Amino acid sequence: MGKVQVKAAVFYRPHEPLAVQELELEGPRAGEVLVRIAACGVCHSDLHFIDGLVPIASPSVLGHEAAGVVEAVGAGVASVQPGDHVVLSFIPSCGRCQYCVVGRPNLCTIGNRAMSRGTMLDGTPRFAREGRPVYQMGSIGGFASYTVVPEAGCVKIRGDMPLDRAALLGCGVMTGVGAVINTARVQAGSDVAVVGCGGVGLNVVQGAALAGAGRIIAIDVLAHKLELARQFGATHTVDASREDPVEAVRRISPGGVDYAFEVIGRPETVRQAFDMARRGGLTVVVGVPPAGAEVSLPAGAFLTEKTITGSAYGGARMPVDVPRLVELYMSGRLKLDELISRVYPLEGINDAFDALRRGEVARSIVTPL
Ligand code: COD
Ligand code: ZN
Repeated sequence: MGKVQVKAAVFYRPHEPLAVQELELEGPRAGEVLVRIAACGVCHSDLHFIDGLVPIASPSVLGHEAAGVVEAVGAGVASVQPGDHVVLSFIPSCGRCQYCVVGRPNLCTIGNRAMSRGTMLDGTPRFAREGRPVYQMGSIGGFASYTVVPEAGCVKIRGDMPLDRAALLGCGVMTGVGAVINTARVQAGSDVAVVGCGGVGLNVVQGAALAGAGRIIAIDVLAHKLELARQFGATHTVDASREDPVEAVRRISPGGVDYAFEVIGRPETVRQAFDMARRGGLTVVVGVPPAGAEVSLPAGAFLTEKTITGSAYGGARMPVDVPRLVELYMSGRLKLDELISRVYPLEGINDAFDALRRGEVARSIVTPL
């Protein structure tokens, strides 16, 4: 099929608003899928590029938390067909590299390379403007009316799942709930602390509730985020702008928590999370500090068998986890409606980022058409 004209929000350089423009979209090549985007969530990771904290190929269509409807498929595509509803994955795992083979598809060599380059698996993007390539954040580029993604970046979901809710599964919910269930494997009855209750952190809180955690201590610097955290299952809240969060957590859960999650991406809060964990406790770092940052830890703590680990995309195995999350939502056990604070048209995208920067929202979604 030929080229399609699309409307998209394009990043050119840091500290500048995204430009909402017409782009050309090439049809899907072999193993690729054309998707009409129904909704794309606005995540702090997109904002990291705009704020110049993390580099990205330029120009790029941002947006990596999207769901939509398959419009056309390229040669050899077998897992989806036109009309299917899909959630998009920003790590299109190949199924064949050493990580995929051992069951860690979120670490896929080829998928991570495509994600960081902002391309399809063959190293090229499908968007262009005046003949010049425009890259696709996370191999998606979800702030667009249509996009092309690798088949491995599409997960089919049931047709009665609302697509705007489904979009959130593509990053925030998978990353947050997955960090609890896949990475930490939180035990029922254990105590959990969550540092940072934004769009992703609230999903760590609800993941802990789903796992049957005992005390769930939510930490943020904004009172309305802490209120939301209670709605998502927090049993205790700590306002880190008013008191020392490490002392507060160790008071609420004597000796520290079994699991501490950092969901902001700052070296100081990684250290706080580590200090909140008890002897033998596990700290899971979900946030990624700016490029070049380092974290320092008290070496003596290793004698107490404390563990610290990263969590990439919530340890996602997308074809397994996304349908499970859909079922949890459809049966009333996963909160998604409550996450959506605002809905913006594509033209409002820069307002959506300003609201996120000011801490006003849990999640906003953009509906490009
Ligand atoms: N103490 C407590 N809470 C704080 C502090 C502090 N010192 N500073 C900020 N906060 C709170 C804010 O008030 C806010 O509620 C929350 O932390 C951050 O939430 P959001 O909504 O701004 O951010 P999210 O949830 O959309 O994103 C968080 C990430 C950790 C995913 C992101 O920022 C990140 O680190 N991204 C890089 C990792 C990555 O690329 N992941 C894959 C794609 S998301
Ligand atoms: Zn994200």
